Amino acid sequence: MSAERQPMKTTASAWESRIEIPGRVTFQEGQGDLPTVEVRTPWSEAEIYPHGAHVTHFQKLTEPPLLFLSKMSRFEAGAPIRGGVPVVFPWFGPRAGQPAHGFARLEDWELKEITLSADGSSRLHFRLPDGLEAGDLPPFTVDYTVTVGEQLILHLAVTNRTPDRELSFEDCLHTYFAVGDITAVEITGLRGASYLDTLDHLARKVDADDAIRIAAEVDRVYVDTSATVEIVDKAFRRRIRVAKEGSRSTVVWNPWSAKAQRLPDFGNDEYLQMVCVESGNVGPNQITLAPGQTSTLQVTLSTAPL
Ligand code: TA6
Repeated sequence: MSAERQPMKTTASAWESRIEIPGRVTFQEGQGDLPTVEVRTPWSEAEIYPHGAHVTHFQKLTEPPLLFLSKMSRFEAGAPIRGGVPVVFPWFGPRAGQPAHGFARLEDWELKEITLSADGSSRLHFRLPDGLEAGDLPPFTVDYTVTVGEQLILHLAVTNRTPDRELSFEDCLHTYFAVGDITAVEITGLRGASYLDTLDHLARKVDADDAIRIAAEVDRVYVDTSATVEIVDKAFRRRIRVAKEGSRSTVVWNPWSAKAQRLPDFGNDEYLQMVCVESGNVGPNQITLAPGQTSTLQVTLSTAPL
C-alpha cells in the first residue's frame, strides 16, 4: 500500500456496517430515507446517492454549490433524481415502454472501493449491479468513479463482457449546473459545432454564435465535438469549466418556463437557476464495443472566479 493511496475496500456488507473515514467519508440517511455518502476534502464537499450512483452535491468551500438540485426532486426507488449528475446509460432520451435516459440512474449501484489520497481528495468506485434486465443487450460491466477534491472528476467505464457479440449503447453524464441567473449566463466552446435541435425535429444546424445565451427553451445535442465548454456565470461571478475525454457529444438544455411547469419534479421558476451541459456519446456518436473492449468517458469540472 503506497503512502499516496490508502485503498480501503468496502463491500455491500461494509455498507451496512457503515465503515466510515471520520472527517472524510461518512454514510448518512439522505432525502427519502435513501442512503448517501458524504465526502469532505480540504477544498470541497460532495454527496453521492448509491441510487443511480448520483452525485447530488458538490461545493467548493468558497463558492455557491456547483450542481443544481431541484427542491421538487423525488428520492425514491424507481424514480430519477432531478438535478446533480444523472448517469445516462444504455440509451439517451425517450424509448417506448422504457425509462427515459436508460435504467442506470434508477438502479442502486454497489460501492466497491473508497480510495483516500494523501492530498485529501477521495475517490469512490461504484459498479452497476450485474444481471440487470437489459433487454437484448449482451452482458456488460459499468464502473463509475467519482473523485472529489478541488475539482470533481467523473469517470464512466463500460466493458463488453461477451466473447462474440458487439455491444452498442449511448452514455451521458447529464450534469445540472447551478447558476445565479440563466439570463446572465454565456456558454462558450461550441462555436462552429453542429447540433441536432431537439425542438425542431432534430434538424441539424451549425452554431455560429460566439456564445450560447439562453432566453427560451434550449435543447441541443452537439455532435462530433470533444471541445471543453465554459459556463460564464456573471451573477455568481464564476466560470465553470467542463473538460471531457472519451466524449463526442455535448448536450445543452434549459427547459425555460413552459416546460418547467410541466415537469412535476421541477419548480416552476427553477429554470432560472440551472443549465444542463452534458457530456457523452449520443445519437450519431453512440458507442459500439467489440467483444472484451472497454470505453471510458471522463468529465473534469473545475471553477475559477470571474
Ligand atoms: O437534457 C436533454 C433532455 O433529453 C431533454 O430533452 C429533457 O428531457 C432532459 O433531458 C431531462 O430528461 P429527464 O428524463 O431527466 O426529465
